[in-house]
Amino acid sequence: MRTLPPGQRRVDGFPRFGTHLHRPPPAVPEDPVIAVDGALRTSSEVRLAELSRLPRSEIVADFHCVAGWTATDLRWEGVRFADFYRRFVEPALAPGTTVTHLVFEGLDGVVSVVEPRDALAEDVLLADTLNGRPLDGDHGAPIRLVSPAQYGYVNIKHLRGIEVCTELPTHRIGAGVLDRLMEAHPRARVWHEERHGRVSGRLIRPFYRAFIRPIRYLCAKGGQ
Ligand SMILES: Nc1nc2c(c(=O)[nH]1)N[C@H]1C(S)=C(S)[C@@H](COP(=O)(O)O)O[C@H]1N2
Ligand SMILES: [Mo]
Repeated sequence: MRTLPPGQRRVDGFPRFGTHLHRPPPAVPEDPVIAVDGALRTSSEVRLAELSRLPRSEIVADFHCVAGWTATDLRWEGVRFADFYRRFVEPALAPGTTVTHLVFEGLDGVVSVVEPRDALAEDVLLADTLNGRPLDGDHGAPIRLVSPAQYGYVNIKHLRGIEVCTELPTHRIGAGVLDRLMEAHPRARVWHEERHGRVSGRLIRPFYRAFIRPIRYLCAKGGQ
C-alpha cells in the first residue's frame, strides 16, 4: 500500500467534503466563464469553451481533506493551470508586475489564496472531468482547481474567477476569532502537514480525530 501524507487516513469513494453542505451546489451558468482580474492591464472573461484551445491533460492523484481523510486514485482531466496562466493571465500583466498571490473563487463565493509557485506546479489542473465523467455538482461542476499537493480547501470547486494580486489579499481573509485560528496555511502542502496558518498540523490532528464523527457528519456526504 502506498503511504499517505502525515496524519491522513484513507476513505472509500470520494465524498463531497467541505463546510458548505447545508447548501446545494451552485447552478451552472449556461455559458460559464472564468473571470480574470486584479493587478492586470485589462480584465477578461475566459469562456470555458475557449479552453479547448489548450492541450488536454490528465492526472491520477489522491485528494486530501484538511480534516484527515484521503480519497485515493482519482483521475482528473482538464487543462494545466500553468497553460491557462500563460495564455490568459501573463499577456495581461503590466511589465514589471510581480504576482505574489492568486485568489481562486467559486460560484458559491468560497475562495482560496495560492502562491504562484504552488499554482503553477506541473500537476495543477483546471479539471472538468473526474474518473472519465463530466464533473457533477458535488465535485465542482463545471470546472474546478485541482492541486493534489495541497489540502482540499485550496482546490476551489465551481471556479468562476481568478484575482491576480501583488500583495497578500487580506480583504479575502475572515476576521473572526475562529477564522483566524483556523486560517488557511499560505502553502497548505500535505506532505509538510501545513494544515493551518496559525496552529501546527500535528497539534490540530487530535482535535480533528476527537471530532471525527460530527465532522464526518457535517463535512462529508455521498461518494462518487
Ligand atoms: N467552491 C467551493 N470549493 C471548495 C469548497 C467549497 O465549500 N466551495 N470546499 C473545499 C474543501 S474544504 C474541500 S476538502 C474540497 C472538497 O472537494 P469535494 O467536495 O469534491 O470532495 O473542496 C474545496 N473546494
Ligand atoms: Mo476540507
